[in-house]
Amino acid sequence: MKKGVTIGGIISCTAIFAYLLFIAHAVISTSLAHRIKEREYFKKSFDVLHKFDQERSFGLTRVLPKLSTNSYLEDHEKDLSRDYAYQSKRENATLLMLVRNWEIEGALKSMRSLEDRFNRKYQYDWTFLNDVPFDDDFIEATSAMASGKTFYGLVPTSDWDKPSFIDEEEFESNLQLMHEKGIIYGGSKSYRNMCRFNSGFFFRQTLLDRYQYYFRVEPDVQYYCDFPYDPFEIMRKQRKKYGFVISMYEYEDTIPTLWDAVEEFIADQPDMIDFDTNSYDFITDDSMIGLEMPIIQSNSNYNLCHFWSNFEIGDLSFFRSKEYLNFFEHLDQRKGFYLERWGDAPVHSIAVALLLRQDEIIHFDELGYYHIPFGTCPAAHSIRLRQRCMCDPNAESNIDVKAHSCLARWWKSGGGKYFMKHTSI
Ligand SMILES: Nc1nc2c(ncn2[C@@H]2O[C@H](COP(=O)(O)OP(=O)(O)OP(=O)(O)O)[C@@H](O)[C@H]2O)c(=O)[nH]1
Ligand SMILES: *[C@@H]1O[C@H](CO)[C@@H](O)[C@H](O)[C@H]1NC(C)=O
Ligand SMILES: [Mg+2]
Repeated sequence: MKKGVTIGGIISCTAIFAYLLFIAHAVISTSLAHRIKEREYFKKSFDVLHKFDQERSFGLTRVLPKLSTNSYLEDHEKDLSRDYAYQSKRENATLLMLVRNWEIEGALKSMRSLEDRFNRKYQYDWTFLNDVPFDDDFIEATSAMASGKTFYGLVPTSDWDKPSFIDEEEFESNLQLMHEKGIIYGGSKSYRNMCRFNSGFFFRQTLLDRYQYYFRVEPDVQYYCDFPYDPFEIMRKQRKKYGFVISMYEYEDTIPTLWDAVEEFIADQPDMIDFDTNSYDFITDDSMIGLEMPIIQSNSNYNLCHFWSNFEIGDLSFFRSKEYLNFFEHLDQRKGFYLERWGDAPVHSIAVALLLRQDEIIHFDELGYYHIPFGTCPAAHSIRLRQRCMCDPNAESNIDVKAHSCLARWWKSGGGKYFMKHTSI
């Protein structure tokens, strides 16, 4: 019995010893392996850290510094390529955005939407204009978002500021009045500069000299559908000079004397206007359309219909033409850009309606679009599926055939739906 205990004690002593030995070995070997691994990692990170040293210091003097990255993947493991499919078919055109530095977020949203729906295939240039210099953050982020080249222009003060022929006192008191009346942007000075710039000066900016067509883009807009074609190509092939997607009535309070000025222009320049081919009816007819009368009763012969200019695609040669320059100059002298609050939308619209042939204006009815508070969404179910549209044609914001839209008027009196032209509705 005693012996047994002793033997048992020896066995358990050996087991404990072996166990301790095992632990010691495990600890030593693990820490050794760990140390080897650590050395490997250290070497690797050292290599990575200094891999681009030479390139970087070389690059700094010649090109942009290499941006840092926190990616676990090497560049060759990612698909960073853009879709080059249609590049060679590009037209002579640029996307154009007048924008302020602080609108960067909205600018990027609009860019992302248009790149996704259209431009990534074509990679048209983007031209940005501003009345103050763009800051570095704006330039960096928008250049990265663009698939095409980007250009940044500073608008000269002579193209932006209130001209000296506007009387300061009259200007201030009119602003005050319009502000008190609750007229939208009625009290804003910069809004007036912007509207006059967009009416008479955007096409004179040197950055635009080398293009024939522009596509105006604003911050915070959305393109609901894939573009089924390159709108610039349509413009060239069909000899269009002005394209729109939304048309509606203007607030008359912003343009009380605009039509007077237009009638003077018509009387002064009768040879510039061809009533047989232009769209005069579209902007003057105020009869019933379907069940709708014009939603706003106008005090002049102008029915207040205009193309919404936050989306427009245009031929710059029209705006550079003697006819348009004359038209703008005439309006500018009437001072309404400052003493009232004439918008560039009615100004562009009246100009194209008077000076262009009706068949030079195009309604892009397949391009879904939204700018607060209105949108347009293709009515055909099949189009919405084929072009991956994300919009509801029955949504409250969809203006197409609502009473405050002028689209049905365009169908009747403009270049749109010819079958409606000779009917009484
Ligand atoms: N650089 C610059 N751009 C401006 C200025 N005011 C307006 N814009 C731009 O001109 C365009 C029209 O201005 P918005 O403020 O959008 O005017 P709006 O579309 O009539 O009105 P919202 O309903 O507010 O969008 C936009 O692209 C603006 O970014 C300005 O003072 N400086
Ligand atoms: C594009 O249009 C502009 C303005 O009309 C013109 O000066 C320029 O030569 C054109 N560029 C090309 C490549 O055709
Ligand atoms: Mg806007």
